[in-house]
Amino acid sequence: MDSNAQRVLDLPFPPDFVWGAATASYQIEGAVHEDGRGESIWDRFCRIPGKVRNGDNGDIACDHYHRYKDDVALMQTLGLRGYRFSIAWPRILPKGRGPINPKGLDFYDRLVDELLKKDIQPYATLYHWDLPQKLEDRGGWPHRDTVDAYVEYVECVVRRLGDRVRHWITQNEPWVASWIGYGWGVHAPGRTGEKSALAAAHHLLLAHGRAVPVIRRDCPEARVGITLNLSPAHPASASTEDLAAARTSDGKSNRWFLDPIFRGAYPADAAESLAPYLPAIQANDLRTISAPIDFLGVNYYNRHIVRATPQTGHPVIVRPESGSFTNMGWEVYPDAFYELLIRLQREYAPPQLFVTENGAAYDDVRIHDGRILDPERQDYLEQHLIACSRAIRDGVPLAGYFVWSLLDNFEWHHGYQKRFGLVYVDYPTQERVPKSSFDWYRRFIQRQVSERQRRQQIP
Ligand code: GCO
Repeated sequence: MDSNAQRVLDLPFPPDFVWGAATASYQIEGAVHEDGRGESIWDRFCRIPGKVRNGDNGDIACDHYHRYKDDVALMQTLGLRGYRFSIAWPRILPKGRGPINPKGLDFYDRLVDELLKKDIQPYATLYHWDLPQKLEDRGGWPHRDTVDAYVEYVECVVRRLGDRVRHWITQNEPWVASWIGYGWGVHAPGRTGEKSALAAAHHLLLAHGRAVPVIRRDCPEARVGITLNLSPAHPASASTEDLAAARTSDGKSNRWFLDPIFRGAYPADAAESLAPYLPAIQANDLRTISAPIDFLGVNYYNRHIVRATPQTGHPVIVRPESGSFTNMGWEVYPDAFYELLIRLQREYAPPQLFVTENGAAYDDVRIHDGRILDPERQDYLEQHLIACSRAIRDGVPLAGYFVWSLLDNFEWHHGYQKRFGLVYVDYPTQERVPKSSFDWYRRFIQRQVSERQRRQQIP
């Protein structure tokens, strides 16, 4: 067994640490025309020629809507203590607001009950990018009314599931949803421009802040948080320009979301440079956004190396000359994961942290006997678990780790080309095939559990 594997197996994680895996509704459910579900912006976006690789869409995906029991059985085999999934707004309120679709709520009822039956705690993400198209038609996230619609949606869901779901994640990656969806047009709904991106970002944050008291009101046991994608910005050189560019990049992506949530203000340096594009910010907005939360969800994949564009100094993310990279072209750099977790604790001090996504895409292929051997993914996960263990040792209140992802799934504009799963999905047949990393994670969790039991028996 190599040194990483041995080191990881003996890592001392807290006894109540939540070992999990994560997915998202549009990426796995399929059944997009079933049981009253309304159209989402991703259904519409996938039909714009050229937007999604190979013309792929989420119509079938992993058919999880029908196969959820088999998938929960896989989670039980893994020994998961938590499963992070997202709820599809268009299933609950097909028109975005107004009439509730009971069959939509029924599905999540069944899923939550199946999880609890197998002693797996549900971690529900309320928004993972599948906005009802009807709301986009009325302005989408750049329009402030969408915040009210979101609160209406949250009330419906929490009132139905709040007796069994304790952990609520209001938003997944508002930076991606706003900038990639409304700023660069690469994700749904495919709009562009700094103004629409910043208005969307503000309203996603405002929706988060409005949802926190609603969730607490309708689910007294609730633990509420938000998931941010965060990447440390490292300067490409020690030059003044690159240092400034890295700071700017950090301000526009990381601090743009962390500061409002934890400090009740946008970062002054970034707000100054973005001033011409800022939306109308009303008097109490930042106080609403900074409603105290119980945990921060962190999605970490890689760091960003930032260079200043000559003349303008505009930050550009560059690929390092050397290193190892996943199939997404993302550098494997676990030290930045440790650095991020320590920084979050020191600068923002969230009451608790969960790694709500960490994982890697690689070219997984079935070998002659049908197995899928993915040692690179195992090595990626081992290295990042070592970083988590170091952070916990150094005082970070990290309470859980969710691998992205349980299943290979629809990777947004990449379609089905990128495989992140611990489980291989043979899309034509929908066969699930656990990869070697699945067995590794199962054994790792088992070792952690038996170590916890051993420690509990020590007088
Ligand atoms: C994200 C999303 C996931 C992605 C995963 C791999 O972080 O972008 O939460 O939906 O599929 O991160 O890119």
